[in-house]
Parts: sequence; structure tokens; C-alpha cells
Amino acid sequence: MRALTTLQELGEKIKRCFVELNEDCVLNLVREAIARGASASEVVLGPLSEAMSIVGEMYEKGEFFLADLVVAAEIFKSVMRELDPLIRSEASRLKGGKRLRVVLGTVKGDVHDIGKTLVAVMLQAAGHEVVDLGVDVSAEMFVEAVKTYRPHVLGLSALLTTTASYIRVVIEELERAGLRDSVFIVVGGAATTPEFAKQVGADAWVSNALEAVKLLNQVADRLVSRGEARVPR
Ligand code: B1M
Repeated sequence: MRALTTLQELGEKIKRCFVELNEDCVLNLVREAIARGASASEVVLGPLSEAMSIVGEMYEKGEFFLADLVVAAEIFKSVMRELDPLIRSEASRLKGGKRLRVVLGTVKGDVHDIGKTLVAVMLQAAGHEVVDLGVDVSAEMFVEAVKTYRPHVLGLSALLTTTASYIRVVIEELERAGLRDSVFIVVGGAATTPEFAKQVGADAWVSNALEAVKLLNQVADRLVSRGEARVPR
């Protein structure tokens, strides 16, 4: 008798269909994985994100063109649209008792928004208030947003090696404006690492959206125990 396809095998199939840029195949397999008990965030942060990295590597090797990256991004977004209610419901189970206000954006020169948007969606669903500044955000805009919204946390995303160094510029501008110590700075995105985050003077680095929620829930607890967290106005 043919063995039932395991979730791991389904994950591999999802990756293959994604790399073939076959949207219908990806969506059908994602639906099957969910029906068989996979969690939506598991699918998005697992096989789907891994497949996106493979697409990126193929682009780097010249096996894919920029147009293929655009198609891959559209497929990823289609899956995220379909799984959005499930992702939100799963993240809402990570809800801590304390809410933080978070300002989030992809830095100047960088238009990659899929990962940053996923982080925003999961943080919101986990009960935090998120002000998403979008992509290509200048240091001045970040400083203005910190002045306006007085967030507990500032999330900076960078996917390009050329734009990652701009994170340092943002932090220096915050220092100049006397705002650096008012906010906990978290860095993420493919062009960043924990070492990089430390070098540029950020407070933390996270690898993915789930880690971002877990970290910010811990930060919320820490700030509350120091009497510093407040329910966002
Ligand atoms: Co571009 N791109 N791209 N791209 N692209 C990369 C980043 C690249 C690594 C591909 C490669 O060559 N291997 C490469 C950068 C190389 C480098 O600098 N070292 C690259 C390049 C070169 C470029 C262009 C320069 C290509 C060109 O024009 N010649 C160009 C730049 C445009 C610009 O920004 N100025 C470009 C354009 C594009 C598209 C527009 C076609 C498209 C983006 C569409 C969009 O975002 N709307 C695109 C894509 C799709 C990619 C890859 C393939 C996938 C990115 C992605 O969406 N991943 C990418 C390869 C890769 O990243 N390995 C690549 C899925 C997403 C869920 O993961 O974004 O990592 P990620 O987010 C994760 C974590 O990183 C973390 O949590 C997220 C969710 O789990 N995280 C945070 C991210 N931000 C966070 C913030 C936080 C916390 C966690 O704050 C609290």
C-alpha cells in the first residue's frame, strides 16, 4: 500500500512547485498541508521561505531573471493572502499580557517588503500596535516617526548588503536627535546577522517573524517589570 504523503514530503513538493514558479501547484499543496494539520506559520516560515531563498540563489547564479523574482514574490504574497486569517489566529495565541507600540520599516534604498509585512502582521495579531512605515524609509522618516509615535520598539529591515549599512545611519540619526535610548531597536532581514546588529548599535537581531513576536513579548514583560511599558495611547 502506498504510504501517506507526510508533511515533510509535502513541504518538499511545495518547494519544488515554488521554484518552478507554479502558483496553482503551490496553493493546492499549501491547502493540502493545512488540511493535514500543518500550521500556517510553519508553512510560510518553513518550506515557502526556504523556497524563496532557493529562488534568490538561482537568481544570483544567473539561472533566474529579475522577472522571475517578481513572479516568486507574487506567489509568496498569494499564499500570504490566503493564509492571512490563519496566521493571525496562530499569532494571537502568542499574545502576552502587555502590548508594545512598534514602528517598523525597510530602510532607504530597499523595496523588499514581504518579510517586514509578515513581521507586522504577526506582531499585530500577537496584540502589539504596529506602525508600518513601508519600504525605502529614510533616517529622517524613522526619527520623525519615533518622535510622533513614541514607540517602545523600532524594527529595521534590510535585505540588500548595500542598504544594510544604512541601519547604522538610522541609529546615528536617532542618537543625534537624543532619541536612541528611548527605543529598543531590533534588526532583521537577509542582509543582517546578530554580529552586524551588535556592530551597528542595535539592541537585538531576529531571524524570522515568529522569533520577532517571541522576543517582543519578552521585551514587553521586561519593560513592565521595570515599570517602563505603557499601554500604547
Ligand atoms: Co531581491 N534581492 N533584489 N527582490 N530578493 C535579494 C535580497 C537577494 C539576496 C537575492 C540574491 O541575489 N540571492 C539579492 C541581494 C544580494 C545582496 O545584497 N547581498 C537581491 C537583489 C540583488 C535585488 C535587486 C538589486 C535586483 C536588481 O534589481 N538587479 C533588486 C533591489 C531592489 C531594491 O530593493 N532596491 C531586488 C528586487 C527584488 C524584487 C522586487 C523582484 C523582489 C521583492 C518583492 C517584494 O518584497 N515586494 C525580490 C525578492 C523576492 C528577493 C528574494 C528572492 C526574496 C526576499 C523575500 O521576500 N523573502 C531575496 C533572496 C533572499 O532573501 N534570500 C532577494 C521571503 C521573506 C519572508 O523573508 O524577507 O528574509 P525575509 O524576511 C524574514 C526575515 O528576514 C525576518 O523576518 C521575515 C519573516 O520571517 N525579517 C525581520 C525581515 N525583516 C525584519 C524586520 C524585523 C524583524 C525580522 O524587525 C523587527
